[in-house]
Amino acid sequence: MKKTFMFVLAGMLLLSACGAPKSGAIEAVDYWARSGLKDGNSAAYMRLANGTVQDDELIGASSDVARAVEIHLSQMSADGMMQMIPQESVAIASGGGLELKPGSYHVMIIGLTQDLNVGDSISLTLHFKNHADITLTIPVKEAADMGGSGMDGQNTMP
Ligand SMILES: [Cu+2]
Repeated sequence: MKKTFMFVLAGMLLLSACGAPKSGAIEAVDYWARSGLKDGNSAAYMRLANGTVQDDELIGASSDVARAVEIHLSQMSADGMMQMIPQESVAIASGGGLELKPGSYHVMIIGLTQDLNVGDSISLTLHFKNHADITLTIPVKEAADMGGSGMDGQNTMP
């Protein structure tokens, strides 16, 4: 009797370990980067989901195709101009997410060391306060194809 109970208990523990609803990681999906020219800028967009039990923060990013990479927030200033404000960190609550998209948060890729053409892919590493770095291979796309904010069609303003 006691033996059976122990067996059932062990089985339940196994189940709960395997059936955990959370991934235990921060995951990125739907990532893409804007096309751009050497010495120009680009930007990367994605959705991040925090499947860990800990609140976290995106604190930066790096890439070998640019001289600098920053986290920016685009927003409308009081005089109606779109401006980009560098962010030291952006919170991603446990169980929550963060959307990086045109006209909002984005990974600003500054000073491209090569052309980024549609169909290329770049390596981008995300840095978090708590979670380990995440390195993504990000496809380059035409911003106009993605329903971006480009009202002027110049694609210069992430
Ligand atoms: Cu920017």
